[in-house]
Amino acid sequence: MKTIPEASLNLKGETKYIDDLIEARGLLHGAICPTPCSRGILGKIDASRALALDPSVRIYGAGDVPGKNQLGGIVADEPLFAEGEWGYKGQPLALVLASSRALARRAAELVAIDYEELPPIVDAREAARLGHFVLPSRTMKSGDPEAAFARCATVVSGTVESDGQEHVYLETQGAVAEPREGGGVRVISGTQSPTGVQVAIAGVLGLPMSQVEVEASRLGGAFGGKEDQGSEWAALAALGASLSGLPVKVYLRRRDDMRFTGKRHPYSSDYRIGLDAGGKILAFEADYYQNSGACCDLSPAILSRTLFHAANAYRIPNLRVTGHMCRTNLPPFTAFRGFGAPQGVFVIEAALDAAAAKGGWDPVELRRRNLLAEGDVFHFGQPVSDCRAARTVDRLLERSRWAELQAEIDSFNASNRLRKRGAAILPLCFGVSFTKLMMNQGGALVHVYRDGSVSVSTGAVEMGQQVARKIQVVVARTLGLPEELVKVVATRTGSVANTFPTAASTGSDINGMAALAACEEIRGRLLGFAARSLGVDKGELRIESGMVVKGCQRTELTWASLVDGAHAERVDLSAHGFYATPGLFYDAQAERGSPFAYHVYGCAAVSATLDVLRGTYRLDSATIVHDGGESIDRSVDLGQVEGAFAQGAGWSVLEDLKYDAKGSLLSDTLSTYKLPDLGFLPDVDVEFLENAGNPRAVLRSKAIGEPPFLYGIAAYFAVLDALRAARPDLPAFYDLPMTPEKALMHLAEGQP
Ligand code: LUZ
Ligand code: MOS
Repeated sequence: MKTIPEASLNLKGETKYIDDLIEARGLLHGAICPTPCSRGILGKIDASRALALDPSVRIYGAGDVPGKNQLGGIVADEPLFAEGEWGYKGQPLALVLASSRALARRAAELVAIDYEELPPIVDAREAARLGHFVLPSRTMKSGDPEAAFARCATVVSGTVESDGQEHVYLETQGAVAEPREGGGVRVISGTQSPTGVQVAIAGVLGLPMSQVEVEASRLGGAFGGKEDQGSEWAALAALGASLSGLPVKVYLRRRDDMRFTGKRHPYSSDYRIGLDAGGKILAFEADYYQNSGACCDLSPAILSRTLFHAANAYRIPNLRVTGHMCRTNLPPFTAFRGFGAPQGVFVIEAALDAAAAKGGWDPVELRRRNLLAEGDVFHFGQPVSDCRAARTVDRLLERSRWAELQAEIDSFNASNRLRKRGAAILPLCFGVSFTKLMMNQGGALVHVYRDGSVSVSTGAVEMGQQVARKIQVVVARTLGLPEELVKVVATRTGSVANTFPTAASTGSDINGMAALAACEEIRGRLLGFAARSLGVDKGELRIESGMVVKGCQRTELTWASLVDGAHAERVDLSAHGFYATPGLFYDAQAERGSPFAYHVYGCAAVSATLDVLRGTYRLDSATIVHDGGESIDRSVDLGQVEGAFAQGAGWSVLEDLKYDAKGSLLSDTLSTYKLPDLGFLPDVDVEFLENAGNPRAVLRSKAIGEPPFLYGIAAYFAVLDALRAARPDLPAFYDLPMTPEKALMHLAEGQP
C-alpha cells in the first residue's frame, strides 16, 4: 500500500503545528488588546495595572512600531494597531507580552482603554447608499443586454442573498518569531503566503526583506483564511521579538480567531434574466453588493472572480455585471475557497431557478440547453476551449440515474404529505489562474544529495491539501526515481524567494511546473555526464526507476552511481526552476482578455428529504462527475472533491453566522456555529471524467482545490425543490444558508 507522508503524519496525530513546536528559552506569549466595539475613536490607553501584574509583562502599541504601522497590501487602509478612529471590533490596539499565555491574556484585560463609541454600519446595501466603498465599482459587459431584454419572452428579476462563512481551519492563526543577530527576525508563520508575511514584517519593522526570514512548514488547514490574514499575527510576533529581544509566540484561541479574523464575504445581489420562447438565455444582468468589511484586504481580487464566474457554465450572449465593494464595520472579509465564485454562481443559479419556475421549463433541461460549448466566448473575451460542460452534465445524469430519481421523488411526494423530497443539479465551470496576472509565477529549488536522495523546496505551502505529495510525484517522475527518494521540505523565503500565496487552486500547477523545470535541468546535466562516461549519445539515454536506460536496455549506471560519479566529476547537483503560466493576458480598461490558463468542469446532483412540520431536512444523496484531468494522485483528488463538497454544502444550508445589530459576532464558538459532519453528509459518489488529460498543467493534471466547493450549492436547490413540493403556491427565495429555521418560516408564513 502506498503511504502519503504528510497524510500519514496527520492521521497518526504526529504532525507538528506551530503550537506543538518546542518553545525556545525565554519565549514570551503575546495577546492583543482588541478594539472593544465595531466603530470608535481611541482616547487614552492606560497600561499601568497590566504592567503591575508581573515583571515579565511588556506592552507595545502604534508608537513603538519602528517602520510603518500598516499591513494593507492592495490598499493601505489596515493599520497593524488602530489609531484614531477604528473600523471594526477585534483590531489590535496594543500587543501584550508575558511569560505565559494566561498571564498575557490577564494583562491584556487589565489595559484600560478610553474611547468614544460611534454607530457602526454592518449592512452592505446601507454602506452603498452612504457611498462607503473600498474601491470604485467594477463592471463587465458583453453584447447589448438592454436591447436583448426587449426581445425576451420571459424576464425575471429579484434579489439573492448569501451569508459569510467561517473557515474553521483545524489550526488557528498564529506565529512564532525569534530575533536574529544584527536586527533581523526569523518567523514561523501559519500563512499561505510566506512572501506576503515577509513583506508585511519588513514594512512594520522597517527592515530590508533580506533581514526577514519566514518559514511555513505546514498549516493545519487554511482554506483562504491565511492567504492574507496570517500577516497580522506574524507581524505582531515579529514586532514583539524585535522590541523585546526574546522569542515571541502569538497564537489565537478558537473564539478569538472566530471573532477577530475575516471570513467569506456576504453578498446581497440584484439580478435580471431574460430568455427567448425556447428557453435560451438571451440576457443577464446583476449588481453584487459585496460586504467587504472594514479594510480592503483581498476584496477587489475576490470581486473580480465573482464577475468572471457570473455566468457559471452557461452561454449568455448579452451580459452586464457590476460589483460594489462596500465598506462596513465588520472585520475585513477575506479569501475563502472559491474566492467570490460561489457567491456569483449562486446568483446565476438562483436566476435560472426563478426563470424555470416562471417559464414552466424543467430546470435540468433549461440548464443543459444553455451550457457552454466549444467555440463560445466567455463574457470577458476568452475563447471557450477543451469545453467539458455537456460531457460532465450528461455523464452525471446517467451516473445519478436522474430520470429514475425524479420518478421516485414524484411518487414519494404524491404519497406523502408530511415529508417531501427534492433534487437539483449544479454544473460548474471554474477558471484556473490567479486573476491578477503577475501572481501566476513560482519557483523551486531542487538539491540532489550525493547519496542520491532529493530535497525539493517550492513556494507551495502544505496545508493538508497534499501539495507536497503532488510535487513529490512530479519530481520522482521527472527524474525517473522511486518516490521514497524525494522529500519535499518546508517552504522558506530563504529557499525560494518572491513567491505568491498557495491559493487559487494553483499550488501544484505552478510549483509543480517550477519543480519540473529544475529537475529537467539536473537530469540534463546528469545524462550529459552519463553519456560521456558510457561513450554514447546523450539523446539515447533516459532515467527510469532509478536506472540509466539506453533504448530499452539498462546500462550499468544506477541512480546512486550516476549521482556519485557526477559529483566526483564536479557536476552541479542543484537547480532552481521557475514557471510563469504562459498565454495569459488581460486588458483591465476594456475588461477583455484571457485571464485563465484553463477551466475545470463538472456537475453534481443532490437530493434531500424535508420534514414539512419541522422544516428540518436530510441530504439523501450526492453524485458528482468531475473533470479532474489526468490526476497526479487520485486519492488526494478524491479527498479534495469530498471535502470541498462538504464545505460547500455547509455554506449553502448549514453554517450560520450571527451578528448583533452593532456588528458583534454572536456565533463565535463551535457550539453556536454548526459545521457539516459525517452525520450531516450523504454518501458522496464521485466519478472522475475519463480521458480528460489537460495539456495546460503539470503532467496533464487539473487544479482541484476550489472548483468542487461549488457542488455544495446544489444542496440549497435540492432543499428548495422539496420546499416547492410542500408549498407549490409560494414563490421561491434565494437566501443562503437554507437553515431549517428559514425553511420552517417559509413553510409556515411564506417568507424566509
Ligand atoms: N487569490 C488571489 C485567489 O489573489 N487571486 C485569485 O484569483 C484567487 N483565486 C482563488 C483563490 N485565491
Ligand atoms: Mo484561496 S481562497 O486562499 O485559494
